[in-house]
Amino acid sequence: MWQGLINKYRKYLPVTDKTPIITLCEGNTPLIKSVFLPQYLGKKLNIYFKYEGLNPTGSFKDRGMTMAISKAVEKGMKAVMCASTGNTSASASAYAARAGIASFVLIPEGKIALGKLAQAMMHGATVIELEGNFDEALKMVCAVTENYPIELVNSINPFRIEGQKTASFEIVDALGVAPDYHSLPVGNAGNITAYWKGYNEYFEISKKLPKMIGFQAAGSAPIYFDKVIEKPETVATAIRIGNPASWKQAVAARDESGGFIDIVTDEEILDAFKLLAEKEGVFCEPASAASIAGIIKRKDIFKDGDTIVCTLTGHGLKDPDNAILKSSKPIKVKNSLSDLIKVIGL
Ligand code: AN7
Repeated sequence: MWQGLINKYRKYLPVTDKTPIITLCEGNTPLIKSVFLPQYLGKKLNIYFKYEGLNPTGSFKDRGMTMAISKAVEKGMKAVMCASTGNTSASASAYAARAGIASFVLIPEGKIALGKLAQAMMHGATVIELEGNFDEALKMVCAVTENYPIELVNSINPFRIEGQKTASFEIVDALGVAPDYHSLPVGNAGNITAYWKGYNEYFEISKKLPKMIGFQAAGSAPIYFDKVIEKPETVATAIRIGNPASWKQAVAARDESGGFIDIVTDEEILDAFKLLAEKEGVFCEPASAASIAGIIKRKDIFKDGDTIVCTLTGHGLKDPDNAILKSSKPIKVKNSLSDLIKVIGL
């Protein structure tokens, strides 16, 4: 029986017999082979989606949170806090609920997707909307947690990275080897850091390292432009971040792996978001689709036979507003069989 990623990868994680394991059975997410993209890109590629939207709260954050909350409880902490563009808050509040401790989440006013807000509220977090963006919220959370007995559970908490690195282990376990390329969206840059750490720690098994290729939204691309973005903007609110906490580590992952960090426009992100749902049957949130928009944009670098894994970081149901905006409206029909047949086009 699957009992969560700490149980599975215990020997690679900083836990002991004394660590209380707070788990919702996260991890063990599917690696789904793409049927449409190779043909669309006109190359014989093996493209896989690491569908992290199937974690318990619908995003990859659960991997880091099972570790961060377990370690917070081990330390005797009674409350946790995070700044969040949405998914971290959803995950922190769920794992805090599971552990029976309090959670405080600081979100940028008006800029988080509806599903994520609903989650934090449902799990009983104290949800606080800051008149400011994510970067400003993270600064505030650091100031609070440095001075009060509340554990910080953003990805600057090293246990978050430890948990998240297990996604690389699962990919190597599934493929038997590391892929040639690993593509993922970059926001606060914790995940690219974690994947790179995971691939390196699993080198004894994989005997190979992928090139890490990260994609930022064009309006929120501090690493790409090599400067802090004071007012980041993008439709992909999850990655609306102008001053990533793990900036240096992301640059190291990029350079050590021989990869790159590029930008994709909001239009490219939304097109990939829709394409994935319509042509692959996989519904992810807009930020996640940056990893797909990116490989479409950079298709010329890939050669026949290459294996590319794209992390789909969050579930599409997180952001119903953008899904509805990007789709045609339901067709209204009278309660009449002949009208219905006409609408179907028969
Ligand atoms: C779906 O929840 O930063 O580069 O506060 O939710 O590790 O930050 C979310 C980030 C990609 C970027 N995809 O990952 C938060 C938060 C989704 C995300 C990212 C996020 P990092």
